[in-house]
Amino acid sequence: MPPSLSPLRLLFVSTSVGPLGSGVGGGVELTLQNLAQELQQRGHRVEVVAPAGSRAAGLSLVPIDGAVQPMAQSQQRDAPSVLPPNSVLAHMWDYARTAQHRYDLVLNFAYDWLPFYLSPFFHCPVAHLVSMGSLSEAMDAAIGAVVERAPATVAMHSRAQAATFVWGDRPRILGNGFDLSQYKVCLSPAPYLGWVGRIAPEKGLEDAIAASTKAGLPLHIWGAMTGEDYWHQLQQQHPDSSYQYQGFVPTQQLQQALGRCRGLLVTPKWVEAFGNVVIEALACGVPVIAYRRGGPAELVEDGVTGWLVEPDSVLELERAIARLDAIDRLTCRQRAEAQYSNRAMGDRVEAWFRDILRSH
Ligand code: HBI
Repeated sequence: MPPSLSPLRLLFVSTSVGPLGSGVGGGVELTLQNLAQELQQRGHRVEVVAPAGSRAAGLSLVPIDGAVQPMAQSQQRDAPSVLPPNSVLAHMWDYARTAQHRYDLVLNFAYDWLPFYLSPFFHCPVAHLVSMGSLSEAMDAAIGAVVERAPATVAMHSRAQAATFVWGDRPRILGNGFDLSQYKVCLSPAPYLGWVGRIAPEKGLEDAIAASTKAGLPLHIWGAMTGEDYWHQLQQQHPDSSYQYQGFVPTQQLQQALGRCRGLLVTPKWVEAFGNVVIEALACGVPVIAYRRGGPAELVEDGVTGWLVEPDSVLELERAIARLDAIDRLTCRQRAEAQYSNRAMGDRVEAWFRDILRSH
């Protein structure tokens, strides 16, 4: 446990793509909520500035009106940074400017140009938790300028995510934190495999279907259906396979069904910044078979909490499925608790804040 940090007054400025609780903000919504609650429990005061309509249990919210930002991952690499008229992002940061004298530190969760550009204009230290890998020249430049001027203030979730930027060895790597009390360990699995994620090409569901078919095990699939035509393509390619789409379900329901899987297959075609589903599976005692690519490759301990396999190799996935019984399910839960509980993340974030305040 690091030496205690005197209670801080913290302002969290949320992602700009949608209200907290809407799901549009993806993993950042969960990260912000868990971190705010954990730091409050440690005696810090946290206020959250977020788009109007946000819901955040137990947090003091400042709702801000305005138009949301277009999703950064749908832009081209050479896309200019844009601000829509009546931008909620601009209004959130104008609030932060006027209120900054009441805080010891401002923490930015948005993957947008403005908060990075504004950092040196604030007298209160501004820290950034970057949620994705490199997506555009404009964002690389905006983040890079802050890494250059105030390197202690930029943090990311995994080394693989940081490595997508040219200055990838500079940011602090924080992992992530989860409320593990919401996940129950299941030690007697059912005879099926699991796959969790948006149904979209970059998630590589076709490989998981091919491998589970060869292994002779049904595949249960959970996640948001964001690619109808991709799904129909899969059904045409694998008419005779046994896989079932189980829908996009809330955490409580997901962890109940996921926990019964023999193992989780993680088959990303792109560099996942972290891989929340890996931790959710381990928290339920489910071993994880993942491509040696991106964030998930840092989360699975080969031979201990699952198997890491050659990326895009269906044959390797199949071989790993045959070795799932060699993994101890209780160890999977214990490793998740050791590194990815809200408490473990809270320790890492407090140490980060202490370094920022010391160097500010
Ligand atoms: N796009 N422009 C923009 N700004 C964000 O804050 C943002 C985003 N896309 C996705 C996103 N945040 C979150 O879903 C992350 O969890 C990935």
